[in-house]
Amino acid sequence: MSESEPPRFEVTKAGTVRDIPLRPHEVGERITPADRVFTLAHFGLGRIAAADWFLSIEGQVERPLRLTLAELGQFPRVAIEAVHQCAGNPLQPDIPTRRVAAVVWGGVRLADVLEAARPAAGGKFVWADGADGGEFGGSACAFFRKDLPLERVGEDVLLATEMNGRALADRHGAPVRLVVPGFYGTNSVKWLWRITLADRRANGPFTTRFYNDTLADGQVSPVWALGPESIIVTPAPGTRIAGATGITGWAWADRPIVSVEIGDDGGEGWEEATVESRHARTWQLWRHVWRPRATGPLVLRCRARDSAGVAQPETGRRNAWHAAELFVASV
Ligand SMILES: Nc1nc2c(c(=O)[nH]1)N[C@H]1C(S)=C(S)[C@@H](COP(=O)(O)O)O[C@H]1N2
Ligand SMILES: [Mo]
Repeated sequence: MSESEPPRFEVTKAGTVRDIPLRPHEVGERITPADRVFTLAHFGLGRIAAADWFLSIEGQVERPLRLTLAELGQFPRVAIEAVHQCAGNPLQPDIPTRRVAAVVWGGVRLADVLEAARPAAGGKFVWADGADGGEFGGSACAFFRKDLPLERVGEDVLLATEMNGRALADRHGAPVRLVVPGFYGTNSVKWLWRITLADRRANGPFTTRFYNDTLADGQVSPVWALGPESIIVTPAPGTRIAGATGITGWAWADRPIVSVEIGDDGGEGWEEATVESRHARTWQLWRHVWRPRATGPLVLRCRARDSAGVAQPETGRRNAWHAAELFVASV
C-alpha cells in the first residue's frame, strides 16, 4: 500500500451523524428532493475544497493515476436513477430502519476511469477510501474503507458529482463519492479520494468486523446487494379508512421486483398488488385496492419477491416485512 495522504478534509461536525428527515410513509415522491435525503456518517461530516480534491488509483494497475476534478470531468458523463438505502446501524444489522430515498446520480463511470489505469490480471476487488476516519463501535481506522467485486464495476458503478442534477452537497460526500447502484448505501463511499485494486477483500472494520451478515447456514455474506423490500406509503399509519381503499407503496431490490403481496393480521391469505416494471435502478410503485372485512384496528403488511425468487423475510432481517396500522371505520 502506498502511504499517500488524502486531500485536506475539514471536519464540520464530529461524531456519528444520523439525520433521517423522512419516515416510510413520507417518501411518496418518486425522486426524493435532495434536501430531504437522509444523511449517515460514522465519523461526522466534513468538506473537501474542489481545488484540493484528487483521486488516486493504485494497487493492481499497470498505470497508477492521480486525477484532479478537471481531469475527472474529461470522462463521459452519465446519470442513473437509483434507490439509495442505508443498511441500518452496523451494530444492530438485523433491525429494519427503512432509511430510504431515490435519487438521480450524475457523474462518470468508474469503469472508464479504471480502464485508463489499466487493471492488472490480479485485480479482483475495488477498495474505496473516504477522507474521513476515526473510531466507531470500538474499532479505529484512518479512512472509511469499503470494497466491492471488480466484476460489478462494469454495470453502472459511478464516481458521482451530482444528486438530482445539482452539485453534491458536502454532507453527501462532495466533491466526488462512489455510488454502487443496487448495493446498500454503506458501499457508496463519500469524500472519495483513493481507489485501490486488490486481489482480496479490504482490511479495516467496515469490511471485516461490520457489514457482514451471518446467514442461517452459517455462511458470511457481505452487506452488498439490496435485499428485496417493500413499504406501505399510503395510507399513513393511523389513517381511518372507510370501505375499499387504495394502498400504495414502493418496492425494490438489487434485482427487479416481480411481486408484491398485501395481507392483514387475520391471516386470511395474501392479495397480489399491481407492480410497475423497473426503470433504471430505482424503486417500483405498487398499488392495490384493499376491501376491509371488519371494522376496528387493521394491520396491513406487504412483502416483495425479486426476479430470482428471493422473498422479503417475515422478521429478523433488515428488510423484514413492513406494516401499517390503520383503523377501519366502516366496511
Ligand atoms: N466516507 C464515508 N462514506 C460513507 C459513510 C461514512 O461514514 N463515511 N457512510 C455510509 C453509509 S452507512 C451510508 S447509508 C451512506 C449514506 O449516504 P448519504 O449520507 O449521502 O445519504 O453513505 C455511506 N458512505
Ligand atoms: Mo448506512
